[in-house]
Amino acid sequence: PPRLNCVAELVDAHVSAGRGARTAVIGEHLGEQMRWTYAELQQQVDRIAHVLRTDLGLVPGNRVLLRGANCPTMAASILAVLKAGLVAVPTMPLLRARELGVILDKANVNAVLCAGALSGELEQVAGQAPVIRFDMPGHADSLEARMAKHTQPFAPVDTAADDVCLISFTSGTTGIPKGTMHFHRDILAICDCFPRYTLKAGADDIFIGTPPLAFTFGLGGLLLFPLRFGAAGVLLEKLTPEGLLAAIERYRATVCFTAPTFYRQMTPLVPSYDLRSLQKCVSAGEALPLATREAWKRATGIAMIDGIGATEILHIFISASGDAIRPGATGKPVPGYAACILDDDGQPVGPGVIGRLAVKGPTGCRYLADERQRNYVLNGWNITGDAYEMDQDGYFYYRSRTDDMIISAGYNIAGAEVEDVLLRHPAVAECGVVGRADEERGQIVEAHVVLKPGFEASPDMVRTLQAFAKDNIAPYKYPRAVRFTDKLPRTETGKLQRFKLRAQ
Ligand code: 3UK
Repeated sequence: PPRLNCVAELVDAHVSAGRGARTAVIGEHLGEQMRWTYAELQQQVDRIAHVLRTDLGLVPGNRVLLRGANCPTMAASILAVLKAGLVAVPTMPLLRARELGVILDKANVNAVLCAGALSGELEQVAGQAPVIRFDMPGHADSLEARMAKHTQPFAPVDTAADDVCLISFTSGTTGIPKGTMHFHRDILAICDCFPRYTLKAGADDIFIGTPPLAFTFGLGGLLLFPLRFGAAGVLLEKLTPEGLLAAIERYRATVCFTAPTFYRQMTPLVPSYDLRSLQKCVSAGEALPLATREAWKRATGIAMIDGIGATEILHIFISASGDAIRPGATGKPVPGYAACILDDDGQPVGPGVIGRLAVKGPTGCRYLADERQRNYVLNGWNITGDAYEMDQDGYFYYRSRTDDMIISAGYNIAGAEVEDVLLRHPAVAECGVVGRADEERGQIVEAHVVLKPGFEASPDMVRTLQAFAKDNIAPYKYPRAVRFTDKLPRTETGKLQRFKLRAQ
């Protein structure tokens, strides 16, 4: 089979081609800015790879769980695992011991690399797997202390293009993590689709954003894409909306990756920052409401690039940029991918009919669990679990998650459409719309609303929002129930957890 180690292409190739002095990753450590050139990144990666192979005695195919906030050492650790022919199992920083235990077990983890600050929860459940901690200054057994003993270059392990290199767990809007396996060639394939053709990234771009490296949205957008193009990625921990805006200004970032909620939170703050460097803003993880897109455009002048991606497919597979953006639509299949919409029997439907989104491309996953593979990958088409609709021109429109379609008195209602309208009301900061069981109608539309500061939850406000909805969409879609709350339940990746709203 063809041989390929993706890290040889993402890091070593730049150094060999004379680009070793260019900036690869930027981070902050103890309040200080840190920058690694491609040559420095290569050296860090090589040292960690030696620790994994020599100190820990791991052999190609072994699995290494990674846990840490976004930072250059976390990035180098992931790359080192891949370069050493091992399999990376990145985990979200907020996971607790019980969830980590499930992943350690499902993924058969052989060793762990973990930020010192996050190691407590892990050590409770790691069992036989050795835990090496990083970011532990002065600690004799830390990753850094071990790295110092290895000064030789590390030759990339001669892996096959279709050797597994990454097991990524979905954050799970349902709460149950699913493991998806990806190959060395997939890592390069995502870099050569969305960022090349839709984003049109180049060597002078500086990528920044919020998604954790443990989420493939962040892994691609903040690390793999910049490296593929010889550009730079900014990796920052625990970003607030103010923090991200300040960092865009400080690092003159050109490309931003984050979720719709985060763009909403940044919008009113934009005038206080110098964002002239910013050129492209990618939104993914959740449906992008038109109201959010328009407000961001007014605040920054930038037309957001919405893109749907999934852990299964590794990154974004439907999107549009520039003149091809059609408001309300996610876009068209990214070059390299095909998409279609299927009815419940698996037959393709035509324009204007809502059905199940199916995608095919260079990166469809192998699930860790065989029964998922049988049910969600049909003839090479991945069923994403989303209800979508296509128009005559081949644009794809998100409607809802397949399981979240609200059926009320015989009408199909997409919660996202009702949310989109409510978000246009000046009193509404955030909202989530779900179906609530109802004897008479089967389900009724129920809105969970977070009000902006200065607005009060009251029966009057309920009536105001209901009237506003009826004025702006077909009246049968209006929320018959409105509940006010301080905060909506979201995953670490910014996705609304509707199952939690329904359970309330
Ligand atoms: C939803 C969207 C509407 C959709 C992801 C970019 O989100 C990512 O991966 P996950 O596995 O979730 C996948 C599901 O999230 N979704 C994502 N983007 C959009 N819905 N519009 C969008 N733009 O339900 C999808 O099936 O957590 C996103 C890149 C890599 C990713 N892993």
